[in-house]
Amino acid sequence: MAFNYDKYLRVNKMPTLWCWGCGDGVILKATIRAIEKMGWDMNEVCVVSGIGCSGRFSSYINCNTIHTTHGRTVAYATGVKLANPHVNVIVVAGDGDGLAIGGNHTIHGCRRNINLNFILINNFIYGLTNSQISPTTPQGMWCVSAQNGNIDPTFDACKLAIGAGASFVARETMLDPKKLEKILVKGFEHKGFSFFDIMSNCHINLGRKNKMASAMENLQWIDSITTPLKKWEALSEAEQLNVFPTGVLRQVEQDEYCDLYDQVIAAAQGKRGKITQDDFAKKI
Ligand SMILES: Cc1ncc(C[n+]2csc(CCOP(=O)(O)OP(=O)(O)O)c2C)c(N)n1
Repeated sequence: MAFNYDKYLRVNKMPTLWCWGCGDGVILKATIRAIEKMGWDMNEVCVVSGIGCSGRFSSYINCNTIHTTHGRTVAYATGVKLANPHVNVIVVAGDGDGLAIGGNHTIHGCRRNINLNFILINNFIYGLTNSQISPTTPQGMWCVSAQNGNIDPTFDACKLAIGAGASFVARETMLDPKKLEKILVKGFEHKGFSFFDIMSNCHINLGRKNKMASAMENLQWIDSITTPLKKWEALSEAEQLNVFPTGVLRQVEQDEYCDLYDQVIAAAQGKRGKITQDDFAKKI
């Protein structure tokens, strides 16, 4: 039977504002299909997005949505999740949103290991505002805010998430929507902070100034800078510098923040003693 997208979309908002060939639509589709696989009731799903092209995600998906301020998605989502731990919360942010202005919130979402699903739509640029450099823009690329070429070193979003303590970290591209859907399901199933670095194209505001003016050329470039983890591990250190591994890069069981917060509530209600260092295996 054909997949019923209408059930998951605000069809009255169509067509989207995204450019022709933009990966954001592919990621929206994969997310919807992953939600269906999870069997989640859309009344119990909340999508929190920031500002930017990626921010439009919350306009098109038909569930509880918050289209919030640039860089503050994780702060809002943390509030939603703490108040409604049974709700499945998906955060969607651009690389500018999630790693630059909101980098601080992203770090602490990972550190707390709160059960959120964080989708970073990494198109290597500030898309909506016409091509300012973001933390993932490759060195040497042309942008309106670096017209003689970007000299800022590129940020590896997954390394940041792993270092900050996210218990599920994965990278995929929008080149293979089926693979993307599968990895989203894996992360959605995981209890804890699930961080997805999803590489996507912005041929309009990144590509056309950097010799990949069509969506296909931009996608070919993404294909050339990514490889599955197993193949990446077999590369020399020098080769690894220029290629991002894809797949699940980290998955561990760790204390989840809402569960810990329940203990704070129980202590405040006198149902248990105060929380002490003895409650934790790791003391420092
Ligand atoms: C607090 C704040 N700062 C700046 C802006 C202007 N602004 C809107 S979208 C945007 C860039 C978005 O880039 P990114 O987060 O990478 O998302 P994309 O558009 O590429 O999906 C900026 C700087 C804003 N709306 N609010």
